[in-house]
Amino acid sequence: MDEIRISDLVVFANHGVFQEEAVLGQKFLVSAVIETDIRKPGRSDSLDNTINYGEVSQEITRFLTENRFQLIEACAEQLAEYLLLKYETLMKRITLEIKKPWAPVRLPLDTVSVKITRGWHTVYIALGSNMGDKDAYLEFGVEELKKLPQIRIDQVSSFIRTEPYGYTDQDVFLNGACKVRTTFTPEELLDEMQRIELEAKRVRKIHWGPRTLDLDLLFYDQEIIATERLNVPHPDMANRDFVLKPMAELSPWWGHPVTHKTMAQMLAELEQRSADK
Ligand code: A4P
Ligand code: MG
Repeated sequence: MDEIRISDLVVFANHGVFQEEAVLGQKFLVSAVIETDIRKPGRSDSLDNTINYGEVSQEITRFLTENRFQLIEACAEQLAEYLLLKYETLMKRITLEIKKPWAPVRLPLDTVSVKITRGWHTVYIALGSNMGDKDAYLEFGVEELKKLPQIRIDQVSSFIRTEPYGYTDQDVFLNGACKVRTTFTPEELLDEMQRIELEAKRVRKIHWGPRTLDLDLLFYDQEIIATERLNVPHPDMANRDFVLKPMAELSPWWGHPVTHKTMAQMLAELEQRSADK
């Protein structure tokens, strides 16, 4: 990806664990590598199509002088998120390095620094409900996701009625999916999804049922994740039309990172298998 680079911007600010650092302040050097598409501004020669590096430098200076952190880790983390949210369409990723040349370590060193890379991720989330006002639960799920500053909902599929899969002695489901951009890590996103599931159950005062609202993380970019808390891509989707139909509607060309089959292809294969039975 193309890059805009800012090197060693000098900011005088008051971050640090020690009292003297808060009172006296010190020099910080900030470098940013911003990943953004330069093709369009490159051809149009218009500032409207790009990220103004002068403005970004002002924003960095303002953010670091108006806020106070103990750790340069926190400076970098929160500044990266602030900039990604501010330039949400043009800034794909940012690598930020914050150097502290006057770090009070009482030893002769040049600088200490932290360097992080953060960015926007493309994510698909499945929505399901088979209790109460199913439409309202799915809408609630989408609306709650939308409220989070770290999440942008790009597209929501149609909601479709589906027969229960697996344990079949239960009410029909309403299923859908949404395409989302987020700065959350997979675990942070799962935390938010589980909080929303709990709230759906609480707000509607329905007993802990099997699923007033079920939110599953289907894809997180092209990552493959296998931890105690998370399996991504969501397992068994090849056999689930209630996942593949909304996915094929949203992004028929989206590829499964393990099998490399597109959503349209996976759905066609599932429908063929069902017809052959
Ligand atoms: N977990 C692991 N990976 C993920 C992921 N990618 N996304 C863990 C979300 N959670 C993930 O989930 C149980 C645990 O899965 C979580 O603690 C999380 O750490 P849960 O939502 O509490 O329980 P669940 O949904 O009942 O379990 P499970 O096994 O995830 O069930 P599924 O696979 O979600 O299937 N039929 C129709 N027609 N429509 C449906 O929507 N849904 C299911 C549930 C069965 N049949 C259905 C439908
Ligand atoms: Mg689930």
